[in-house]
Amino acid sequence: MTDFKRTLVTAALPYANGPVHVGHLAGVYVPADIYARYLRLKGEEVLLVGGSDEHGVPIAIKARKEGVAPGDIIDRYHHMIKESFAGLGISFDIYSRTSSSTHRDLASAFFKKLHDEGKFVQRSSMQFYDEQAGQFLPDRYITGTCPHCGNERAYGDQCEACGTSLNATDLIHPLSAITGNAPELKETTHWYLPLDDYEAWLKEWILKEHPEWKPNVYGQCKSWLDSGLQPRAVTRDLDWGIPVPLDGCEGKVLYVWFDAPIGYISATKELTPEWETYWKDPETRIVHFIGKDNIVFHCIIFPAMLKAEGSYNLPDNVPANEFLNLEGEKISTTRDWAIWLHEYLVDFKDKQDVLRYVLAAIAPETKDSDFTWKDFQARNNNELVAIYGNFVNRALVLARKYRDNRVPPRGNVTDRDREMLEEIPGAVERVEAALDAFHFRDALREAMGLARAGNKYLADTEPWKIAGSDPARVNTILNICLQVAANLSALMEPFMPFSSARLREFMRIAPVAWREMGDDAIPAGHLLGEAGLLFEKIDDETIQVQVDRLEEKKQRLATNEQSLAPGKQDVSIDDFASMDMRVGTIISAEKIAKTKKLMKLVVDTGMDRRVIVSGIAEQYAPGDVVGKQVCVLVNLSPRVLKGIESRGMILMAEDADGKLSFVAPDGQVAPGTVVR
Ligand code: B3M
Ligand code: ZN
Repeated sequence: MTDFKRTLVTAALPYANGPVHVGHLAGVYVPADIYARYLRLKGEEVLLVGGSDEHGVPIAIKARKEGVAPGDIIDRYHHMIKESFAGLGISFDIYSRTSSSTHRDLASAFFKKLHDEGKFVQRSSMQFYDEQAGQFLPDRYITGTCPHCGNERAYGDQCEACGTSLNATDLIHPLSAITGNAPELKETTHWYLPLDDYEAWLKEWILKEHPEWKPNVYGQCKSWLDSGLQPRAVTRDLDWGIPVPLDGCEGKVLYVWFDAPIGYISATKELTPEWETYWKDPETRIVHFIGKDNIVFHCIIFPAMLKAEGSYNLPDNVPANEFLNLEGEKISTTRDWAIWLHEYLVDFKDKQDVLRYVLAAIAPETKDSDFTWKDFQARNNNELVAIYGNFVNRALVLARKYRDNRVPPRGNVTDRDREMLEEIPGAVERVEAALDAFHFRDALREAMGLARAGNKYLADTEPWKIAGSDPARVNTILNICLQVAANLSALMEPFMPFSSARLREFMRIAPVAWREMGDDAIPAGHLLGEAGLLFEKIDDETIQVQVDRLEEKKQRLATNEQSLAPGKQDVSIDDFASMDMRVGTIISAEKIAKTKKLMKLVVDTGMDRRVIVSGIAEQYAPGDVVGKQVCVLVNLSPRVLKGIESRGMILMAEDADGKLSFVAPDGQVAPGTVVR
């Protein structure tokens, strides 16, 4: 397939600000691992390289929110992610991290080289600066009102309510997320990679030399290139990241997307002294596995950086996947709408391959796809158990029952036998063709096709019916079935390494080399092992637990999102000062007839005793409130409610469920005391 001597497979570096979820796995890590295992099994020279992406604003923000250092955040999640990848059999040759000194030195040197060779352009611009925090504010550190939809909680780079991408200066009433103060605009200098200088070359390199890239990747690159490239800042004002290696740049760091892809190189350097063979020898093929939101960084920006640096290989392919949704909704780390890998490994102990199988089977290769627990259960029960596990089990049980658990000799073969035997190389060929094209769903289906063919062969030949009458025939049928089973252990290895190992145990065989798959994978006379079930059914109760857990999450989200009543338009300090709020004491109270909610109160406001009608009658009895001190908006224009003139408003707190509580001073004060 390739005239390259070796392959370097990289998998996107997950941000170390949260665990990995099934969306990450389906999008990036399961396909990357299948591909690396496949190449290894073919005897090719391959490395699978990954690590945690430990810089960037999200980590700094999370640290601030938790009141810890960013280092605490990345340590927590780096180890969690690394462990859970290992638990799922993602066979990294190295899983490193961009906080490593090797990475810091390499990324700094990379930047310095481009800087010293004049590959950057320097630009000053006005950025928001938080005087009290003493730092410039990255876009995500600025919130304000979206000029397009009025959402009060828009960020400096994007409004998540209407999706508009913004510049921080577009925001109305911008505020610093650090101190809450209004930031001021100050001049700052940054270095930019002039992507426009590489536009012609990128068009040639991608659009002409790589028409074989997946349509979703090629298409996105084409639209970026057609719309024209702009210079891209490669430094940031941030207190977390790799310091810009130039004098006078205190408080400036490398932009996370400048340093992160270099993490693939530094991880390789940490892994092997041969690292430059992988990154500079043109006989090495580099393949980046990523999600679609990372295409521009891996196909446009990182290649431009590599081109500018001049000594590194460029990626040969970037088979990005689209997104996996969960029960019809977008997976969200921040909203906890996800199935977390580390939780799956606990809830479904020893079922790593079931998740690998399902995620490969539904991988969002060309369009977004959807994970549901019902489908997960169905694929386990109807495919893994009923087809693959069932065939293997029947072959092993028959051998144990009729041939003392040994592989019988194969006699003369019929056309039907030959058809079954030819299915083996046929399936291998189809799996190879699919994997070489990064079509993992098709490859898995072809591999499962061999198990389906095995079941059909047994159904057609029914050896149990001739066990007494035609032992020679039974020998041949069982021998062929065991050849198929042995080949399946190898063919499934890239997809489901755990069950392949188990199947080899059942058959007491060493791994069947990829190149040795065929009709003599297991010799006659071989004593088989103790067979068990390759897969177990997953019952409704087990799945219901997961479905209920997601339902609870949905309820929690709904409540949180409901309770977070949408913010209102900002008011100026003058607007606020125009409201006259005082402490008042309720003197008397009576429910207003023929209304459910209304209560007529007489309140001593210190200025006077006045009638105020309040909607508290469903939750308070008149006797409960007499004598209570409350906050009163005394200069609210009078209103007539049910024929009663109400002069003012009692301030009440109302939660998501509508439960009311009084807003009151935390001690007895004189009526008329001003609230400010
Ligand atoms: N940290 C992951 C993401 O965008 C990002 C990938 C870096 S790969 C160099 O979700
Ligand atoms: Zn908006």
